[in-house]
Amino acid sequence: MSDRVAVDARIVSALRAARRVVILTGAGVSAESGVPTFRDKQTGLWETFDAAELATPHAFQRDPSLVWGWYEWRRATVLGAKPNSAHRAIATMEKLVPHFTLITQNVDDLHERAGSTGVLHLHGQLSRPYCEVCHHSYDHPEGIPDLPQGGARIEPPRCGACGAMIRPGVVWFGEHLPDVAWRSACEAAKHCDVFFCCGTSSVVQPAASLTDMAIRAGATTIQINPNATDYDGSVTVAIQGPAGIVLPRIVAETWRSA
Ligand code: BV8
Ligand code: ZN
Repeated sequence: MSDRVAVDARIVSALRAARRVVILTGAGVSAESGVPTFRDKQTGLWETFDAAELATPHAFQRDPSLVWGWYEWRRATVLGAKPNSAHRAIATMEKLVPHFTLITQNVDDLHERAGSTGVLHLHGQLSRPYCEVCHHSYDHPEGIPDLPQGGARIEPPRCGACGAMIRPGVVWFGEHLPDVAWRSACEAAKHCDVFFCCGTSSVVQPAASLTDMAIRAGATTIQINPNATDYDGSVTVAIQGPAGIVLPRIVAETWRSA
């Protein structure tokens, strides 16, 4: 998408008139920071595994050190990464609209590191491990975990209170989303003027259904994704391009005097 292409006027006028703006992000927003998406082929020790297979309670029961090792490898990748221009544009937009809600499926903290506040993490956060039995929450040791190239099996640490295994602070397939975050996300999607779904394949439920809620609410809905999804034909505007290019341009064009 060459940078001379003007931003669709419907987006600029809708954003300038908007009181309530919502953005739903997925792994594609962190792709330009070098964080693999769920679509990307796994590498190293996890080459033979599908991400959705590893992100289940069953996988953790079956092979805890494989799954804990995978999450430590992902955490090391995220700690070594930096927010990109998409994360920064979203943090800027938050300051320019009256009511802004950022909903993410990502378990990384790149939105927060770019300056976003009140981020609704529908699928949890790598930085919030907790005991799988007594739910006592823990912090990871400081620094980037020193892992062998390609990752390794790592025994999950044990809970100091009850001795059970500590698990990653994420929502696995088959597990319910955090209630407060999910309710707030639904409220925001049902009462917004402009809704972006950005960097998501819009496959995983119930997160993907937020776009349906915004469409039903009559919001201006905008998809940003270099590839097609099931929503191409149902959103107001589907922009086929990388978020790191498209979002800064939308902010610049809409609030150029800002
Ligand atoms: C649940 C945390 C209630 C862990 C994740 C209804 C129908 C069918 C199935 C279901 C249904 N309801 C529930 C289900 C089951 C399941 C589900 O949705 N399955 C799918 C596979 C069909 N949902 C659940 O299990 C949910 N829980 O429903 O609980 C319940 C309970 C008991 C019994 C029944 C019901 C929990 C789902 C959450 C799972 N945890 N993550 C971890 O991270 O390890 S999901 C995880 O995968 C991510 O968080 C994210 O949600 C998803 C990956 O999607 P994306 O983020 O979109 O990433 P993806 O790689 O797919 O795509 C990247 C996109 O970016 C691409 O489109 C690409 O083109 C684009 N892109 C690339 N580069 C760029 C870019 N875009 C912009 N710029 C770029 N530069
Ligand atoms: Zn415990």
